[in-house]
Amino acid sequence: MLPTSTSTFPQYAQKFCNQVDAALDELTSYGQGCPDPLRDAIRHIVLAPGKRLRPTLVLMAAEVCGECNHVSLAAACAVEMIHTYSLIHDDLPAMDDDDLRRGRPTCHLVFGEATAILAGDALLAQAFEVLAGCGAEPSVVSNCCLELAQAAGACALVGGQADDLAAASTAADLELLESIHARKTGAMFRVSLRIGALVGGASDEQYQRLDTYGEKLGLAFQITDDLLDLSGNESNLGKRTGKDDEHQKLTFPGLLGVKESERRAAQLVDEACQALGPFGERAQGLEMLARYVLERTT
Ligand code: GRG
Repeated sequence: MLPTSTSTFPQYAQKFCNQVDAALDELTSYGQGCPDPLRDAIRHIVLAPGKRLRPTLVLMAAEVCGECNHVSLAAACAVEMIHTYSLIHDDLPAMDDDDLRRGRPTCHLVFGEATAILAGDALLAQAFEVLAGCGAEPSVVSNCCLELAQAAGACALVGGQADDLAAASTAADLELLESIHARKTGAMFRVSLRIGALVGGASDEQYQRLDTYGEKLGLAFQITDDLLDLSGNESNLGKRTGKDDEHQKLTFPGLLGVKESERRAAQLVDEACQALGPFGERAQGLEMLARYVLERTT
């Protein structure tokens, strides 16, 4: 059942999160060959309470185009695995050096740096194993693997992270900031919609519209992330706040001020929702998810 109001949205979204949680639990049980500390390190962060936004986007995109089934669920888990690997590596001392993630002590603090690096490596590889075996037609599988590899690669997630680390303490530059976030955060949002569209059997126009929605939503999400780092609540967020200031990061509120950042995020969410026009009522879930991103406190 589609949500009819923002009050019924959490229940609707919970259905997707529960499916993803159960599938990730099974996928990270691992058989012989996986050492116990590695399995425990992976599960420590994968099964911690994340928002599951990206896999939910995969499932919702598949649903608005066709149906949400075991194929889209596998694709959703693949995206969440890449995202989780990036969080584990981002928390390492060589990167953001964090001690709290998803309400738990970070992976390297509990299991040591070497095991945390290996946990991320294993998730990165497993994402492609899961996607390659998702059961979609071979051409769809191959396109999905290509899209995910590009989104996770040197010109997107990893490149954005590299530039973000290099940009700390550099002069304010909106173009650079938007380019960093389009890659570091935006690419994974965008690919979630693209992969959901591909496994859902989208037409070219549906694919383009979902891609535009993902692009706008990804940037809006990053702006709200910057705002929450400034004034959010650590126990709600399950991660430290004030890190951007501490690391002298280039941020939207730092560059544009809080009010203008809020205005931009709201405008991007409106534009994301406009892109959904032709889907009509079927896209209500995606529209509410976009509104949630704007209002979120977690
Ligand atoms: C190490 C290759 C590599 C990349 C790291 C994930 C990332 C890139 C950096 C994390 C730091 C950060 C604040 C990024 C901005 C947005 C972001 C990805 C936030 C975390 O995503 P959420 O809030 O996390 O959706 P949950 O835990 O809910 O899944």
